[in-house]
Amino acid sequence: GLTDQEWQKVLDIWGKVEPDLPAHGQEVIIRLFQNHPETQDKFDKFKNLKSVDEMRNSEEIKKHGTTVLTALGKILKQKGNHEAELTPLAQSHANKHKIPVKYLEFICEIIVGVMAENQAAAFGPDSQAAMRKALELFRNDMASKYKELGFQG
Ligand code: HNN
Repeated sequence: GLTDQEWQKVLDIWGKVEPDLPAHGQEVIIRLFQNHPETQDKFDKFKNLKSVDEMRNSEEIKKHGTTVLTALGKILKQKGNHEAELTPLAQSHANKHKIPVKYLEFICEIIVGVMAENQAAAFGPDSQAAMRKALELFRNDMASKYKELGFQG
């Protein structure tokens, strides 16, 4: 788990991201699709978007990015006691969307990268390390739930 100090760092930096959640979310989804095109295939609603320009102009992408980061923010704020938030998410992402753990790793890495660019001053090495730990905890707990559900994510 994380120490109180580490959670403090995670929630401090998240507080800086939150006022600008749609912009961060949009960038995260676009980079995910660019760097790992197989992730885009999981979305029927985004199959028509071919170029980065089309993605930038898509309100749907911005909306989905906001949805993803809002869900992640709720989880982070539980400081590890995220069972109630994680269970329905693991169920839908395992059974319905079939999202491998690998894709969760992809997006977590991209989230850290986008935060490092947009929040350079506030997101120092200690904060980055704390955020990575929090995201790793999220992924590990998702992976455990996947296993319980019999999904070989
Ligand atoms: O659980 C649900 O299905 C509700 C919608 C939702 C939420 C709250 C989704 C979601 C959908 C359904 C979209 C819709 O119906 O508009 C789909 C197809 N996700 C996906 C697919 C892939 C995906 Mn995710 N999600 N999500 C959330 C919330 C959070 C969330 N999702 C994630 C990843 C990495 C991928 C693979 C490309 C993802 C993450 C990391 C998070 C943050 C906790």
